[in-house]
Amino acid sequence: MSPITLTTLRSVPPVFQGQVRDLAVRWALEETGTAHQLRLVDDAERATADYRQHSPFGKVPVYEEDGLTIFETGAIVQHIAETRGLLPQDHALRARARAWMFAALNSIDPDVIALGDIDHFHANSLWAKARRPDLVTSLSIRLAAVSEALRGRNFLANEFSAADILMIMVLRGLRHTPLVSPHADLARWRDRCEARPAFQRALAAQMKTYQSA
Ligand SMILES: N[C@@H](CCC(=O)N[C@@H](CS)C(=O)NCC(=O)O)C(=O)O
Repeated sequence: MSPITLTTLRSVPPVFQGQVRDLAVRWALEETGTAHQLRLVDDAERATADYRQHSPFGKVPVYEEDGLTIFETGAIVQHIAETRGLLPQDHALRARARAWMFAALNSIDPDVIALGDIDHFHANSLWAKARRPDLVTSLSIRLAAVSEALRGRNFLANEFSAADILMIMVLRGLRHTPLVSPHADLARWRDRCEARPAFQRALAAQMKTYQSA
């Protein structure tokens, strides 16, 4: 059996270190005690036809395991969750975890990405200044809903699962804003998740990759 290989970026600007999406995969692997090796790619390699056979948009992460190659963080984390036990056994809770996995990627991530794009790349553009307030309002309404869903629960599907991994990964895109902190249940859940030893190991490993690049 060949070792699991996780492909990620060779270098990343400091502001994005700690939120590159390989973090979610590293975290899922750490939670399940799964060893892996890293493969680092630069822009030139991501543009090649060979790379795009495995990652059609030329992005990271890419995950390889026993002849299986998976792109898209959500699909990778779901694969690890299903094969290595990061979803609840209970039928209803398992469905709830899946719903929150999709919610993280479909209902929260698009606005987080849009806000990050404005703040990191277009902060001084007129269109960005006009767009930002509505984006913040719509994100805050979504974050309040996630916080409400966490009331009385330790994790999104009661027990820790892949849903927490994906939602935390998405919300790390808001680290440069104060948007999460006003939501008490959400902020407490975030701190609970990020205090997990497996998260801390995954984060340290990602920072080590980029800080030694
Ligand atoms: N939806 C994709 C997004 C992948 C993505 O945007 N990855 C970023 C790193 S977090 C990337 O490859 N950036 C390099 C670039 O766009 O040039 C996923 O979740 O895997």
